[in-house]
Amino acid sequence: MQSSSPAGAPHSTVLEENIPWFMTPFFEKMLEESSLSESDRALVRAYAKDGYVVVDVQFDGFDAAVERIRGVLQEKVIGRDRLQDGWVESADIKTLATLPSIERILTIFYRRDPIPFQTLNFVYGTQQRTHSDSLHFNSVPNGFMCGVWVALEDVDEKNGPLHVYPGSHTLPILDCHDLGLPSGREHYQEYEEAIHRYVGAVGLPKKVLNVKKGQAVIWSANVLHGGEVIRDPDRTRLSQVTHYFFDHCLYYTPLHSDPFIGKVHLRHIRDIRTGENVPNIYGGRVIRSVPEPVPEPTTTQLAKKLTKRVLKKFF
Ligand SMILES: O=C(O)CCC(=O)C(=O)O
Ligand SMILES: [Fe+2]
Repeated sequence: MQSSSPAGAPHSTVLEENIPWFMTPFFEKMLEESSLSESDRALVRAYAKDGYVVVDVQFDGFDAAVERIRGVLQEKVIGRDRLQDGWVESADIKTLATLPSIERILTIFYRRDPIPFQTLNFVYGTQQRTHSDSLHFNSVPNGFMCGVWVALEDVDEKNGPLHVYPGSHTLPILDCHDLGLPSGREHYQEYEEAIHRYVGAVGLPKKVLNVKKGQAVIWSANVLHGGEVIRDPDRTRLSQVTHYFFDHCLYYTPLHSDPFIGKVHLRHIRDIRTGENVPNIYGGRVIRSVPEPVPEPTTTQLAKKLTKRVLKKFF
């Protein structure tokens, strides 16, 4: 049942505006009321169900742009490394990061202005273990983030394709503090191990995405994904991922944050479209910095002792 404010003001839309609509229980009703075409409805429905979609991004001059990007990577990337934020120097990388066709889709998916803020270019598959991007990039309100990964050559089971767990975007977001881990890169392996066991136990099937050159995978912030093993070490897997946030949020890095002791690693992002800084907005105000927390003596040992006593009593 809908409610209205005591003053008779319009119905509140706090849920609809602060949770990506495809993640809300109002989604189908909102979709009915929208003026979207049948094909756009089908696309956003697939995104709501699986947490990712595959779309075509070919445009005139795509092949030539790929060849120039290949040249840039040959010059800049050593071994199996990646090129971060190549858009600053390569007009082609910037073009791929700011495609109007992608901007249109992301505006439909999130009902906010999509802000491309980081590019990564890969020559080889990453073989990255299954993870959620929500640990690396999140927003407040949460979930206003996605990745757009473009295949710059055909990808199959030999050159380290992406994998996703369709539907895993609706699982709880697991940050370091949810797993009892301190924040910080040095605990990332423990996070990966926990996610590996978690997704195995949830029982969602893994899907390997053998996408063709010119196709893009759009994944939502919390969908579990990673890079498969490279079976043919001589094969490259030329690709570009652009990470997007959406406007009017606060942006931060959960992996380096511990919000319950006041440690928030804010991200000061730049909009690749304009090159301009994007403000962090929280509670309707611009947030420039978050004060450093004062360290307190740890009580972990005490808490563990108490837990042990309780467990002994009941199990
Ligand atoms: O390219 C890959 O194999 C994975 C990349 C990825 O997970 C990311 O950029 O968020
Ligand atoms: Fe990722």
